[in-house]
Amino acid sequence: MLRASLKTHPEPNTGDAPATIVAEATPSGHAGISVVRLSGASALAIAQGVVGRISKPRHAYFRSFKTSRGTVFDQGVVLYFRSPNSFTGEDVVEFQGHGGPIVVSTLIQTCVEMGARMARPGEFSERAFLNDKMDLVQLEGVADLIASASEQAAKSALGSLTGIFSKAVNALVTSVIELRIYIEASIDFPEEEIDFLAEPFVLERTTLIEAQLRQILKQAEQGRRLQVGFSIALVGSPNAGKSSVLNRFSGQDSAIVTAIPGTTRDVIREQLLLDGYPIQIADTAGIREATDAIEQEGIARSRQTALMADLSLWIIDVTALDLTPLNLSRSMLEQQLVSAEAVLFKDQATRKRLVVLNKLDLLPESTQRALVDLLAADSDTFTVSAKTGLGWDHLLSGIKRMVGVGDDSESLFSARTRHIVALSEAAHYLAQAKKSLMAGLPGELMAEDLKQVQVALGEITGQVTSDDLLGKIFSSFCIGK
Ligand SMILES: Nc1nc2c(ncn2[C@@H]2O[C@H](COP(=O)(O)OP(=O)(O)OP(=O)(O)O)[C@@H](O)[C@H]2O)c(=O)[nH]1
Ligand SMILES: [Mg+2]
Repeated sequence: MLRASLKTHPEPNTGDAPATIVAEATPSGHAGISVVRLSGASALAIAQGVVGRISKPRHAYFRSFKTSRGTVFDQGVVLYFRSPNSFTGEDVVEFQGHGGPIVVSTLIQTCVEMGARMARPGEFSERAFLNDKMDLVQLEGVADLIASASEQAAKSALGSLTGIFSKAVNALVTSVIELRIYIEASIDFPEEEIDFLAEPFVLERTTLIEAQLRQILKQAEQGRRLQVGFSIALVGSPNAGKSSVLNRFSGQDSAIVTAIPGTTRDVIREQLLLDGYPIQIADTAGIREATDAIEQEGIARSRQTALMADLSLWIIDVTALDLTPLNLSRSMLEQQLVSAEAVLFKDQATRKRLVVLNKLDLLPESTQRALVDLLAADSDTFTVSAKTGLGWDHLLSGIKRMVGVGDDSESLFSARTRHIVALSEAAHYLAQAKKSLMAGLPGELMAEDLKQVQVALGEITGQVTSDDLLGKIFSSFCIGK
């Protein structure tokens, strides 16, 4: 119904049937086997030109591969998938030949001589979409699965690929359509309009859709995090233990640690996984009034890194604080932190950050206990020892909470920024619809907002979309996909 613009997606080769396309589906290089894929109306005829007669779909033929001049250049397995039972929905032939660059380029060249053309990046996926084999979310799931950096990320990508995300969005679209139909009907019968819209179930439905939308948005944000991860900057005064914290994160001596303040000059970055979430963590130069030009540059980079990160950990040497029993109160502690922060970050807008009081092991045990008790209810100040690992797990769960990664709920599907944007847009229009409903405004307003909700949701799966968006999505895929 809303697919209006889709089937007109431009095919550069004019004429009726889209061109038959060819590309290597496996990574190029030297390997035991590599797969070359042909898709389109002439796929079978072209394949027969290379390997002789094949006819049975889903049957493994072992054949010699010949050039258009009849020279044998390889032998291997050929598989034919008859339309519509293939990845693209078109006739598809897969050649499994030996994995050498010369063999593969000869095979592709032969197919081109026989009438195929080289596939553009993502073109196989694009055809699968245009032939209704998979929706956009599912195809993005394929790309995410391939790019996954952890088991959890792969699992969530599989969720998108198998349609969990699409189903959730489609169910929501159905509810919105039902509500729209009802509201539109009330507009068509204006004399009864008041009764129609005042029915309690209209507000109930709207509220229910709102809750479902919020839930999907939360899951999508988590799914996106699993794919793209997040960045953490370690910042603070010289000698606070930033490099030691980095080393504890990475489990190795990635950064130089010495007792000399000003050890770290450059930004040192490490990639690691936190419960399957890819994180980029950056150790930075300690911030102070430096006179030496190298250190000044390092400090400028520290501030910049903190500004760009999703989360900053502000590392403080706990032994530098006044923790005499007299001063060991929340307000005194906060006062000390506030003045330290003013020095460190100057007028920089405070971003998402957690305070990490490091070197806990150096405090007398009684002070350690008193401090931990004092901060028990505090969700953004942590006490740790980078040296002994004291308090580490508590800090990790604080980080996860801060970046919106649930401890309990696992991510059901992978998602991308464009999905989050569309879901947020849908939520915006839905809130607007609810507002006009509650204010007793004319049904037309609510109907228009609900339509926008539907359009935004339709963009996710590709029910409503522009050629522009399609081009952008598929061109980010690699060739052969
Ligand atoms: N006892 C103890 N010592 C620590 C701890 N963390 C760091 N240190 C020591 O503190 C000193 C400074 O540690 P670094 O990790 O180099 O500190 P930094 O913040 O990176 O310092 P700069 O790079 O100079 O800004 C070293 O002597 C570390 O061994 C800790 O948790 N406990
Ligand atoms: Mg350092």
